[in-house]
Amino acid sequence: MKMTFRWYGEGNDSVSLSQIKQIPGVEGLVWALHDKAAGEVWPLDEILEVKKQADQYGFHLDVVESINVHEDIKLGLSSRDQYIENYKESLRNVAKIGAKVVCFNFMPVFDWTRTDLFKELEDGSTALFYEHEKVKNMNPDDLFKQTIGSGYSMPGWEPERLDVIKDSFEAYKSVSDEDLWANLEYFLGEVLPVAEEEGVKLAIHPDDPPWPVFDLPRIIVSEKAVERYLSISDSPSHCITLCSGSLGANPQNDIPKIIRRFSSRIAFAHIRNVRRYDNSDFIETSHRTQDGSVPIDDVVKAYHETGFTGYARPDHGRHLWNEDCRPGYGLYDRALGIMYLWGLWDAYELTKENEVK
Ligand code: DNO
Ligand code: MN
Repeated sequence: MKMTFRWYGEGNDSVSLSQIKQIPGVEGLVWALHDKAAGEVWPLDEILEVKKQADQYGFHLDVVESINVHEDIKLGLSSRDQYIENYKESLRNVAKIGAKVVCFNFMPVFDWTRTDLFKELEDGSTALFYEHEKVKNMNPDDLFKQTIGSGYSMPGWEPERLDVIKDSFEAYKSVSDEDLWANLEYFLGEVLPVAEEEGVKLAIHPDDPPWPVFDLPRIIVSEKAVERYLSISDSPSHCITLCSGSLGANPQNDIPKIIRRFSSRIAFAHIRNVRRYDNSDFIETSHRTQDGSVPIDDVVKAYHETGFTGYARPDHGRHLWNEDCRPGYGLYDRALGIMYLWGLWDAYELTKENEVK
């Protein structure tokens, strides 16, 4: 397991590289050109700029998260071909600095959806919260106004995208789950050969939450969906990002089982916990098994058992000790999470060594 930490870039992240450097066992930054809209080519000179910063601290940039997929590709419009060409160019450019894994998602319109970015937990910390009834009864505009009130918006909900969002909603009315699968396959048919040529693994991130929101189709939601996805191609570049928190919001998804089954195709592990409620609400908690509904101890055991050598990151964390940070992306809880993951990993390692003796 190669530990990484997501970093939003100089001037765009409350966490500094010198802070990340002090978290034990972090070797690389999970990075992106965050000012690029989906469909834009990532220019090499801007990529090299990130590399220069990472080099100063000895971090690798093996994992990119995410090169976002343009809405026209997901919708299957004829304009998609140009955006796919641009995607290929970005893949080639990130490969030039040695990128090994490119994470992406195929969620229509939005990335992860929550109703409260700073919901208080019983210990006084705050965390990302999803209230099912609210999403069912609210239109996205109102949810947007509510979350932006905190000064932050969710990824994909940036104020300048709001008009585009309205148009996309209309466009998705005629797109079924099967259409979305077909559009995903078309995209993969084009980009996988380039990824393979460049030695890059394309690792799709599951949908979060793993069910339809605002009547938009969502397809990467379960073990069955992962199975279907992986059967699309045998290419060594055809992989997944296994996000324990995203899939774990649905109690039907047995995360350790999914890991044991697909470990060799998991290029990137997002590890975090969520506490589920019976009404489909969930809140993000500390990584510790006892604090949430996902058995993170068994998740790490599954990775350890299957000899996982891919990249991992702690994904989201709570906001602790009055930290002012991007929702889900503070320093403290993600650092604590990493130490929990290493603690488990090292203990399983020791057990294995003792068994061999
Ligand atoms: C949620 C996070 C997401 C993820 C993107 C990948 O679990 O990991 O923000 O980065 O969905 O494209
Ligand atoms: Mn994730």
